Amino acid sequence: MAEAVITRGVGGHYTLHRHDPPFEGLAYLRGILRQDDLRPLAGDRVRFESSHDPDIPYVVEAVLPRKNVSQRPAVANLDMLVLTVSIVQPKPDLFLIDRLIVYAAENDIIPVLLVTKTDLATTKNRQVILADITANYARSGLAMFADGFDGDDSELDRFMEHIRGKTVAFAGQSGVGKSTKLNRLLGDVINETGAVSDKIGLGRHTTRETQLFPVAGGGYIADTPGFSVLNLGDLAITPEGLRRGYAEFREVEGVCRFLDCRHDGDMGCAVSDAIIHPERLDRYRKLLQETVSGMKPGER
Ligand SMILES: Nc1nc2c(ncn2[C@@H]2O[C@H](COP(=O)(O)OP(=O)(O)OP(=O)(O)O)[C@@H](O)[C@H]2O)c(=O)[nH]1
Ligand SMILES: [Zn+2]
Repeated sequence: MAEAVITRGVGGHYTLHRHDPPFEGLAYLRGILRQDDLRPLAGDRVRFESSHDPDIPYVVEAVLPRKNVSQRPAVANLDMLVLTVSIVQPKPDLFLIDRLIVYAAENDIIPVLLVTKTDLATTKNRQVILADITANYARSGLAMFADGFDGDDSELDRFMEHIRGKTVAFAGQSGVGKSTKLNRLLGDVINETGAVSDKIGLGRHTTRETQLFPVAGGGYIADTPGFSVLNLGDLAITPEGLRRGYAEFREVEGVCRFLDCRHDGDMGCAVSDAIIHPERLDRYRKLLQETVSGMKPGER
């Protein structure tokens, strides 16, 4: 049976897409699937067959197991989360970036940092802010891109190369330019793939399903950004989950006196400014409080 990815679901009809060999078609769900609790989402990988119905020529026979599922935007099997942060207006919320990195690590998603509005600061200011962000995440393994309204597309080209082949969504605080960037990138995607531009629907203020746009050469971009706020307690992230979100800590694994050390500055902890940026360590310790206070008393 053939496999494809759901790129859109509206009123029980699903658009299926596959890059290789190229395929796109409309499908409905086999009745037995509709009785399940599972609601297929954009990003779901499915098995399908011909339906012999000329209007809706395919039928989804099975939804394959998900590697993850996100709520806002509602999408399954995300590979990458683009943590969008503007250089000014609003100023970078590195707490949110840290939280999103933890969320990504917990869900087997690769985080990528995209700095926007580089045109809005003076050269000096831009250098200072970019250097600060870079220093904060230098040892985190985070890939970083910076772009603004300056007529130079080289950084966005580099970004597109980085995300090609992946299923990607944008995240970040309000006003950082997520929709602007999506419009820009999906505009290119739509031109490349020859899709109809009025399908895009960005800027509409109605609640609607997330749609994935195929990227030429492989991968998908979700048209709906999300994750503008995130509370680790609400997500039931444990102190252990939090720790896993910091690539920096791997360097001291087994070095702290206690194997399950929470790196909160107790005796025998090997974490220092030498392995993690001091401000990021400071924020980590505050987030640790957030995860601990989200736990039931017996688990703390
Ligand atoms: N100068 C400049 N302005 C930008 C840039 N990117 C976005 N903007 C502007 O910033 C404002 C906010 O951009 P949006 O794309 O709506 O931001 P958003 O992150 O989608 O915001 P929410 O929808 O509130 O989550 C708009 O007025 C954009 O024109 C940039 O690189 N440079
Ligand atoms: Zn430690």
